[in-house]
Amino acid sequence: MKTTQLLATLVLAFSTAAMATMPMVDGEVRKVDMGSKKITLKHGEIKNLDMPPMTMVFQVKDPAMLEKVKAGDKVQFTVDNVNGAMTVLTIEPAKK
Ligand SMILES: [Cu+2]
Repeated sequence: MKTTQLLATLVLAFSTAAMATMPMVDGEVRKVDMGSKKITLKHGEIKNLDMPPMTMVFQVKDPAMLEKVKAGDKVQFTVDNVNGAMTVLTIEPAKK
């Protein structure tokens, strides 16, 4: 049915847009673990996950991201729940 197809297309378009506009989160790197491909971040509020500030371990979308940062770095990152795992999607040095 055409209406259903249109709705499905709209939902897809909106969720793609939501991903692209994932809010930037302020953080500070506490530990980079290349071996297990994880990063420990002290982070500010994560609005898209409804999470208050805390220090916690995240997975990363791409292990190469871990080569760009080190413990002590102030960063801005985006994160989402990917199949139940809090996963950092992007990370970059905080703008001064
Ligand atoms: Cu957290």
